[in-house]
Amino acid sequence: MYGNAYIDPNENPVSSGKGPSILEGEDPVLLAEFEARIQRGEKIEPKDWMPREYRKQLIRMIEQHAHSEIIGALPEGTWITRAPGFKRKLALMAKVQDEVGHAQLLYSAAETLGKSREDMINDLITGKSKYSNVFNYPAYTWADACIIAWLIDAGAIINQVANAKGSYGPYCRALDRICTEESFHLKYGHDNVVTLATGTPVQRKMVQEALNRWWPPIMHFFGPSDKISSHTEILMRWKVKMASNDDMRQQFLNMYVPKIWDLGLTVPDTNLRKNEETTDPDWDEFKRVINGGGPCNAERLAVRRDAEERGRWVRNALKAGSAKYVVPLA
Ligand code: FAQ
Repeated sequence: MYGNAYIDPNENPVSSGKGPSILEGEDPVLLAEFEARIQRGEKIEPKDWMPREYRKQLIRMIEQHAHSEIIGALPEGTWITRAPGFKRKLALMAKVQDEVGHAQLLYSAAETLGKSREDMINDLITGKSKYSNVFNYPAYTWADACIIAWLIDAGAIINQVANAKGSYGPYCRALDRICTEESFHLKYGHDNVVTLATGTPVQRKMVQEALNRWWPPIMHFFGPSDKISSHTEILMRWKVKMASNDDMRQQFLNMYVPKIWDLGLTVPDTNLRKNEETTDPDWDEFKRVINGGGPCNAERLAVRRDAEERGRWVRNALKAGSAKYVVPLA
């Protein structure tokens, strides 16, 4: 089912992603053939030859993506019981369940590259592996959950529709399926935001305040500016990333700023410029949050650690397939 590789968990995950040394020791003939396949638009499959750095970069990126989905279920998940009305509860529950399902697809895709799911989860709960900055902020009100479903899903779709055309087969196939589901989430989120933005003054204020809170993290969501991004160059060369961080951020601004204005909301960004360089997010805040210092990092990981602990007996039971079961008396 999975690939033929094994990655030593103690090995350094990836280099800075730059410089000639990342390809040191690779067979030049195999490397040239691999790069030619990528140029021809062929998919690389788990058992195909690939440079070690390609494998390690993919594991890093897919694993972080999987963690983001599973942690991303938490801020919206807290609103399931409080969503206004039965239909919205039902829709939110389905969305959150989808996000966890996306994590499962992505962990499976990353496993094809030789890292076990246990090692990935362990790296998440010990804080070794990153996940998306946005999920380290609290969803204070129902409007926060609506902004997440509309604009974070919108950002995710921009990123994933592009990368679904990338070079690694299992990741692209997972992204295709994920994007289909995310497009429902986007419509659900937009519908909720429209309801609030066209509602009472209290509802309009609530959704504007939520937008104000989420705008800076959403600007960070696409990654650091291209000038300081460490992995973009090699990932674009190998068609893992199909657009740079700044290009994706710009695409989001082009598509969603007009839609936000249409709803009579204000974009809370004094650095926003049309037809000049995009916006200029606060990169110190970004670095603080992705390195564990955001408002909810500790809480998010504590929840995952707890889930891991409580689910241990299920995993142990599944592993003990030959165990004899007690025949029920009735
Ligand atoms: N947050 O060199 P780059 C979703 C790190 S799915 C945290 O530019 P790269 C669904 C980066 O890892 C959301 N860390 O990195 C949903 C690296 O650190 P490292 C997730 C970030 O990989 C919706 C360092 O900064 N989507 O939302 C972030 O070339 C609603 C240098 O950065 C994906 O994961 C960040 N935002 O580009 C769920 C998509 N950005 O590893 C629930 C796949 C950067 O060296 C509710 N991933 N870093 O220690 C990607 O496309 C890329 O990995 C980027 C970053 C674009 C995120």
